[in-house]
Amino acid sequence: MSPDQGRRFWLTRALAAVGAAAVAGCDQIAHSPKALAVIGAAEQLNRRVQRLVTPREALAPEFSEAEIAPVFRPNGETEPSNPDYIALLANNFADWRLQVGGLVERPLSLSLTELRSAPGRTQITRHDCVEGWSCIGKWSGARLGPLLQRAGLKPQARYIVFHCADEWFGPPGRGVPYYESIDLIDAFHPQTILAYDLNGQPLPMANGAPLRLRVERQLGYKMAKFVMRIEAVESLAGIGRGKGGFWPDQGYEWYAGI
Ligand SMILES: Nc1nc2c(c(=O)[nH]1)N[C@H]1C(S)=C(S)[C@@H](COP(=O)(O)O)O[C@H]1N2
Ligand SMILES: [Mo]
Repeated sequence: MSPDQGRRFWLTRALAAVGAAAVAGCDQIAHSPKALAVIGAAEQLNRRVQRLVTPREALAPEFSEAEIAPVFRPNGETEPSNPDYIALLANNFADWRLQVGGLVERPLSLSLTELRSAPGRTQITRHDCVEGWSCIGKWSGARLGPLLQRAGLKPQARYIVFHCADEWFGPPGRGVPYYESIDLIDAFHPQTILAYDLNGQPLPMANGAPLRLRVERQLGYKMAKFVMRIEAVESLAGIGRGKGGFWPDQGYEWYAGI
């Protein structure tokens, strides 16, 4: 072996040894609870920092089947008392249609069967309620973006409003209707869907049957349940008290980013 070859030989051996040590190091970290805790904390901090700087288009985290909660906790209205809703429910929503209107070129009226054959998405996500609880569920639904493209948004359209079947603080017809709204960035986000299934089964009434919004980068109150009608608008001023949603009208943030 020439001196040059010798140096190369030892250099290769040395590099291999460093590599092995690094692998052993990883293994040790993986077996040390303390090291894992440090990494866990760093990851949590990372997520918090990331949240501040993540672009609006970024995807919300998705989870595994094993992480799905056995029961998805219902919250808010769970049983609308509106007679029209009760009649639709009695017929298993066979007569229900989602109306898509407002500032669109071609208003749509879609049955559940039509929505099920529209471009869709399934996602396992964590729902965070402003009241301090979270729940992981698997949602399947029609992607809102392609539906809006089908309807053809007029250039003035800036927000999408979701009108729901339930009313608060009073009997049907005399209460305050639940509604919500999002901007076009969220409307065309790939995880924004109109969900008809929860955990592979038709959406239970308590969770918003027959259709509820999933807008995964925001808090739970944005995820309108019992959606009857979608409206594209230029301004939120004329709807409810003008703040863009039932809870925003009561003082909550309109953009409830998480
Ligand atoms: N129409 C309607 N949508 C609604 C509500 C409601 O009361 N009515 N509650 C909101 C709140 S505060 C939360 S946390 C979620 C609860 O969804 P869940 O019942 O599937 O848990 O729905 C949101 N969407
Ligand atoms: Mo909530």
